[in-house]
Amino acid sequence: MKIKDIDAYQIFDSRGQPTVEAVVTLENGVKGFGLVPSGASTGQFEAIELRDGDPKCFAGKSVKQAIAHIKGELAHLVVGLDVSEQRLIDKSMCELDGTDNKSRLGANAILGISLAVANANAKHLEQPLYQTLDNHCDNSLIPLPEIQLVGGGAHAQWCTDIQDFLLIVNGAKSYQECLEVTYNVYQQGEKLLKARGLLAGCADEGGFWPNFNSHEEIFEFVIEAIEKANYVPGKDVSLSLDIAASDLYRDNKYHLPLDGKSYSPEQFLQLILNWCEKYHVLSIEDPFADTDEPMWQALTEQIGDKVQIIGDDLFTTNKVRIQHGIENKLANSVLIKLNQIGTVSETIDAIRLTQSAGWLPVVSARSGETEDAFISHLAVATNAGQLKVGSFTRSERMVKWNELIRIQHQQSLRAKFIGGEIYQSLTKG
Ligand code: 2PG
Ligand code: MG
Repeated sequence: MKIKDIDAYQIFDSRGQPTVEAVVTLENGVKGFGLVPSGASTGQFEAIELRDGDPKCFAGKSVKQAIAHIKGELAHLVVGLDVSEQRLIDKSMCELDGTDNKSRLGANAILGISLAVANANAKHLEQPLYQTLDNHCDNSLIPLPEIQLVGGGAHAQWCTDIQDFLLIVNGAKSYQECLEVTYNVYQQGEKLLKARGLLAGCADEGGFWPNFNSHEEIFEFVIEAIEKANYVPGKDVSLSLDIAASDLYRDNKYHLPLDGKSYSPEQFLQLILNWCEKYHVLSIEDPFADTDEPMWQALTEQIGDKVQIIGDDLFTTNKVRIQHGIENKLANSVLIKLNQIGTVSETIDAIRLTQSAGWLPVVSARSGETEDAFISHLAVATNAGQLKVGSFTRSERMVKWNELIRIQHQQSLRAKFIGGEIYQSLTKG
């Protein structure tokens, strides 16, 4: 079915910042929408999100130019093409942009259309999105969630230097059990923080914004919350960290102001190894800056057979960067974010490349999200195996977790939940 019309307008993300919504209308009247998320701790190698920069308009954050590109050059290119041709459409938009990082037309403009095309195609076929996104896959895997308990870094005014303390319910036998365990740990965590007067607010992704005096205290708190909920750390529930270390790295040192300490890269590696050992850390994202490749290599060599080491800012969902990482054994896992690369097809290619190396993809939300659940479908469609969405509160997060419940319900017996077994592939890799 051919695309008849393309429209776009400015909406607002979960931080109340302007973002893009694109609408693709087919000749039969079917419509698909593309809602574009936005990061705060963005990597320097990400595709470029166009913001207008006019201080009088939404403090420079409006997206009028991106919208004009959608309604102008991009619509001119895409109207008349068949909606089933996602790859062709994505490739043509990249060629029309003509830059390596989509900086001319804007990754937010290109992704808006790309998402809207995928949604319109699924609607036209009258199939759920996860069944139409990647037809080389049996799409039957419900991903294991990584759920944020504590948010910090750029998402909570640096109340902690480590950006995320997350839970991985590695002992769960079902997706529902994961959510129940998470719920119980959250409840206990909230009680503990309130009783001690340590709850300062809610971080950007909905997790606790706490008032601790050191990272050790936060680790102890997370372990205590798990135990108070009657689970065994490491066996039932493990920790996952997003250190977002590019933000901590200056003058060849890693700075942790909360602890009043700075570390050489080698000392920081040692600190991370200690944390993993002491606090049941099963997964670490961005442990080092995106330029500090020797340290990535060293960490992967030392613990890559038992801990998931995820590159987010390091890889930015970019095939060329992921390939370089695979060849140089920089990590064993890749964070997958649609707007880091800017099209649905390139995102699926990044997942495929990750899987073909025996590495683990983790599909992820951004800190600025929308009420859209595209990434839940993407994770199922590609059998990615893991999904990271932020916390277990607030609708822009819960819509993604809830969508997986719906998908599992629709799929009934066909849907498999891989749980903690997913990490076994690390040791095989
Ligand atoms: C990350 C994401 C989500 P942001 O660093 O992984 O937690 O944050 O979208 O701000 O880059
Ligand atoms: Mg990250």
